[in-house]
Amino acid sequence: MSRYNPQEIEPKWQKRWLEEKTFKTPDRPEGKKFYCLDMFPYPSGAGLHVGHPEGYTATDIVCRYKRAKGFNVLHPMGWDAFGLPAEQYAIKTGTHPRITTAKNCDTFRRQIRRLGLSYDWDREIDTTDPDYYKWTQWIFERLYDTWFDDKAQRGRPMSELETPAEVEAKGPAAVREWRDSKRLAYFAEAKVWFCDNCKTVCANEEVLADGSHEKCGTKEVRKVGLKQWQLRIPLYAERLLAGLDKLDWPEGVKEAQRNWIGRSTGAEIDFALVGREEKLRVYTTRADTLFGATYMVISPEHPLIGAICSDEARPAVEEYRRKAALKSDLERTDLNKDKTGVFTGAYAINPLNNERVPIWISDYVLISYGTGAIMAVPAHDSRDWEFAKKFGLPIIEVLKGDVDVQEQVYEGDGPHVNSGFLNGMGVDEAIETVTKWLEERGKGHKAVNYKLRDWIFSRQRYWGEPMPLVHCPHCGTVAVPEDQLPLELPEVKKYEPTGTGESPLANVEEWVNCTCPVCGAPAKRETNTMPQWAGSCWYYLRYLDPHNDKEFASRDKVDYWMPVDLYVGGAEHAVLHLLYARFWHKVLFDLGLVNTDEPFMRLVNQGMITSFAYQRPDKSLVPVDMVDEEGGVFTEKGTGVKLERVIAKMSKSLKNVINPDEIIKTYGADTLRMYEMFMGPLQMAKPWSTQGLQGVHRFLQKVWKICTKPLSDEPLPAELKKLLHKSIKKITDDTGTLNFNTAISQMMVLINEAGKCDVCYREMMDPFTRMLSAYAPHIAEEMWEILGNAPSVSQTKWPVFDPAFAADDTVTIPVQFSGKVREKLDLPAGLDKDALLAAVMENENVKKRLEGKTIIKTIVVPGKLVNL
Ligand code: ANZ
Ligand code: ZN
Repeated sequence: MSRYNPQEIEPKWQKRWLEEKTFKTPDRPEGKKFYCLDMFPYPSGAGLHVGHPEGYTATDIVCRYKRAKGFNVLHPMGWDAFGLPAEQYAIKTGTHPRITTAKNCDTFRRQIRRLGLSYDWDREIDTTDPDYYKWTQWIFERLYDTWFDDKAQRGRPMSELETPAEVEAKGPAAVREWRDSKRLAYFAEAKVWFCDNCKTVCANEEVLADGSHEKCGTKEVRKVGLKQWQLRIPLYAERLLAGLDKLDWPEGVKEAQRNWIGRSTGAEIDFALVGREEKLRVYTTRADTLFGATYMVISPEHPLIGAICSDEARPAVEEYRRKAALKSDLERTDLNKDKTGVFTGAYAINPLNNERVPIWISDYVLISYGTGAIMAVPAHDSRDWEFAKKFGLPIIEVLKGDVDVQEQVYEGDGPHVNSGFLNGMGVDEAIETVTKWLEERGKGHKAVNYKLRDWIFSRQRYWGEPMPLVHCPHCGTVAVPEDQLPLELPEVKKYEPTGTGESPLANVEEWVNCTCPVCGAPAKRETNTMPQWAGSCWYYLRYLDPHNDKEFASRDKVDYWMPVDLYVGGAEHAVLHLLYARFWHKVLFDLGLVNTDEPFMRLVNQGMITSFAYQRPDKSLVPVDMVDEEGGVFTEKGTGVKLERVIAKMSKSLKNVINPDEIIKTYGADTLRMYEMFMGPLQMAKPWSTQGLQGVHRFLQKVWKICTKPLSDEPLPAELKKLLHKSIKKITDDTGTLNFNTAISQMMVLINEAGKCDVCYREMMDPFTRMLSAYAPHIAEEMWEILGNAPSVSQTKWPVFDPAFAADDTVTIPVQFSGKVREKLDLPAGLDKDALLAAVMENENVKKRLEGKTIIKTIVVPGKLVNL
């Protein structure tokens, strides 16, 4: 009998699959389809980590299962390969990022192939390939050529936008400016962080609260006004919100997107200014508190400041504005921070009672939100309350609560007081009433605001898609014509940004100087590049038709394959990638280029694979190689300090990183795949355990051992037959619902029983091998041959169970929640306490009811009931 030797059989089958293109997706398929997408990786120099195989194996199992169920399956892989590390490496060493990237892609491809994943490698894509980014540029040009029709709530081509006659009358420059102001992509000054040390613009998130740049640690960051390409994603806010409702996504991800979009409903109210014509417009969600507005605050960047500020106040106001400009929004809105501000010397008039209210400036009001000005109601808003206390401004109670508002802010509901015609009303009614009152007098109206900001889309970097635009002195900004795409990255001598806020491309004169595609005059190319998000906004469409050089994908392929049926990836992409991709997709939909309004119907986040770490009493962590274990007690080498074992993220410094290559070398890819699926539910975080891994490896050895026993065509013994059909039922159900860990448990139960026989029953091994092949494909292929079949097992049908044998003697178990019966479950009879509880907890309805709750106590009466 031969030994189970994954090192021999795995490369053999991988080679064969590749050569025979076993997993090639038909190009013009018919019938049922299943599009299963992995979040494609950034091919970092470090290679694959154990988190990658987790999601990839999960999708691979589903794909193999769906194929066996008769679906046409699209299961592609590619590289999200633009990005900073390759560029920084280029700056340091002079190696072209293309070379570094190609090398890293090779490593990733080799590692991923070694996992035996059933990708159609003819569809591999690379976002840095000019044949790919040609279409990224082309889609960007579509955004540039689209405006948003607010009434129709959809994007439309610029050719369908009529310029108003009064703009037309002002001449071509005015027309161009007006039309540019409508485009989804526009070029305008934005306040951005610039690091003098790194010589580049950095993202808001990269600037830490203490004013230092996260990447280099210096404090040489400042806010500058620089012209940047921006995308008007907020115009799609309503659609992006509404679309979430119909998606089968984790609730947490949907909620994160809703919060990021941050829809707020309230009113804009106009305050007259004492001695001036202009009005001061504020945004409030609490128009009902208008009688309690005792002062106003405008943002330090507010355009009216210069005009309204009194001469006495001017020096202090100017000084305050200078200081505020240096702070980040995060720092400015930090609730724990001491409030600062300056009186402008100006007054506004409360439209309800005609009282004069002083106007202050303070940095807790942001210019980028609402109207950049607020009415302050210190009695009922904590920020305003603190400010009023600090500067001795009056606090007027307008809502009756249970506190003295001079001592403490009251932010709850209650009957209005001191509020004229609003007295006695609650918040909602008062908002309705006062907004109507203001509307009737032309002093205010309902308004909606979003936290979502225009997306700053340009970077001053080399290793990104060049933006396909030309700046002409006569024609303004002009898109590079489609037949000149891709606009390829030129070779540069230096990869460093120029230091003036321009990308390294600005130094390549032969490239920058060009002719205007419209009028032929000398013109200059746009030198900014796109951010790393761009390529991943549409890659799922390119997989459908990766070699098409006429279109980003042919429409009939889009119609057949889209939308993506299952998308699996890490939770870290909850907001940005998924929101950006949805936005681009909606624009393409509006332009009639794709068939669905949403790209990804079902999303699953795989849980993080964590590791054990060891903690000293002072909570500091000790690297794994500095830990001694004896009988479950952990101590630190050298010092003998007692350590507690805790769960932590894998990290280099803790030396607890698991390298998939090493695992494969020792145990094989099938063991790695199965172990990662067996660790626990896909969506949950779970710690790596080498013992668990070895257990799974032993299971595969056992399977192998049975398969190499004498083959028998005798009918299965009755008991085993019953167990087989029950197992097929459970494994089928669990695989279809992504409950891989419980499917594997069932395989283990079956194999344990089968291992007791002296022979290998074909009647059992045949269907078992087909199912196993989704999970551990290499060993399954080999077993399939041993059973005397022609390859490949991956191209056979999924087994079906015979209900006559699968039927269990079942009992109906009532499940109580806090003593009330909420569910009745049909479960196998004879389950013991633990098994019964486990079966109940596995039920989808029970899971739903328990979402977000903690079980304090369980009562389990076998065969009778379960109380949670
Ligand atoms: C008066 C008031 C009374 C407010 C009250 C709140 C409570 P959301 O829900 O986030 O939209 N606000 C408006 N514009 C602002 C800006 N640019 N910077 C900082 N704060 C701003 O919050 C809207 C509320 O935040 C508005 O309603 C306004 O304060 C403040 F008892 O107006 B409110
Ligand atoms: Zn021109």
